[in-house]
Amino acid sequence: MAFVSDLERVGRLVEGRLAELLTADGLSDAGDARLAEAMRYAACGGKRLRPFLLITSARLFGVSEADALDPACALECIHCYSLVHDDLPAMDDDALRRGRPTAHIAFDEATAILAGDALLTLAFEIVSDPRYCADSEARAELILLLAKAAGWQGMVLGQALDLAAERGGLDKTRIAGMQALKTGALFRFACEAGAVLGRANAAQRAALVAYASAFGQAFQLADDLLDAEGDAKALGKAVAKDAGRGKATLVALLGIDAAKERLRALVAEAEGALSQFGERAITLIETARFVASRKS
Ligand code: GRG
Repeated sequence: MAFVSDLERVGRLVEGRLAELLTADGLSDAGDARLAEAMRYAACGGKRLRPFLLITSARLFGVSEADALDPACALECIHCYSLVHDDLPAMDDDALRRGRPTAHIAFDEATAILAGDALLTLAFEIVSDPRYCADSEARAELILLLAKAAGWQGMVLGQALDLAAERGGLDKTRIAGMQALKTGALFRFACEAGAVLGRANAAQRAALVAYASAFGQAFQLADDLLDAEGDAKALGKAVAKDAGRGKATLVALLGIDAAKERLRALVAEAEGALSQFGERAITLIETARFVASRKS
C-alpha cells in the first residue's frame, strides 16, 4: 500500500508540474488556445510510471525529487505524445484512452497531430532549458539520450516495426526486439536519466539499464495479458485488439500460462539486476512487481 500511495503522490507532483509547464510563457493565452487545450488534455491522467521510474532511479543517488521532476515531466510529454499519435486512425485507430475519448475524438485529427508534435518538442524544450535542468553536463547527456530513445532508432522505429508486423507477422525474437524499442526505450531512458542526474558510476548505470530492460519486457507482457484477459472498463481502453487484428504478440505465441511464467521470471530478473543497491532499490523492485500485477 505504501508503494501505491508513493506512486500516486509522485503522479500528483507530475500532474501539477505538467499543468504549470503547459501554461508557462503564456501558452494558454497566446496563440491557438485549442492547441494548448489539446496538449493539456493529452498530458492529463495515466499512471505516470515513466516519471516515477526516473525520479526513483535518481533518488537512489541522493537526487531530490525537485531536481528530477522536470526531466521526468519531459519524458512524460514524450509518452503522452506517443499515445496521441498511436491512437490516430492512421495508426491504432482507438477511440478510448485513459477512460476518456482519445485526443482526435475529443478535438479533431489535425489538432491531435499538432498537440502530439508540440508535446514532443516541449519535452526537448524542458530538458534543454537551464531553468529546468541546471546541470549543463547532465542536460546535454539527457537531450542526446532522450532523442535516441524517442526517435528513429528508438520508440518511433519500434512503432514502425509494429505497424509493419500487422502485414507480415514476427517470431518471438523479433517481437521482443520491436517491443524493446516501442515500449522499452522510454523505460530505459527513465532509469538511465536517473543515473545521469545522480552521476552514477558505470556499474550502477549498467545495473539500471539491465533492470529497465527486464522491466520493459515485463510491462509489455503484462500489457498484452491485459489485452487478452483484461476488462476494458478497468483499463480505460479497448481490449482484445491484438487478437482482433491477428497481431502476433508474445502472449499469442507462448500461450497465457507460459506468458505468466515468463512474466514472473522477468520480474525476478529486474530485481536481480539491482542487487548491488540492496535495500535502497526496494521501490524500483516494488515498481516491477506492481506492473506485473496491475489491472489497469
Ligand atoms: C506513435 C511514435 C509513436 C509511438 C507510439 C508507445 C507507443 C508507441 C504506443 C502505445 C501503444 C500501446 C498501448 C502500447 C502498449 C504499451 C503502452 C505504452 C501502454 C501505455 O502505457 P501506460 O500503461 O499508460 O504507462 P498510461 O496511460 O498509464 O500513461
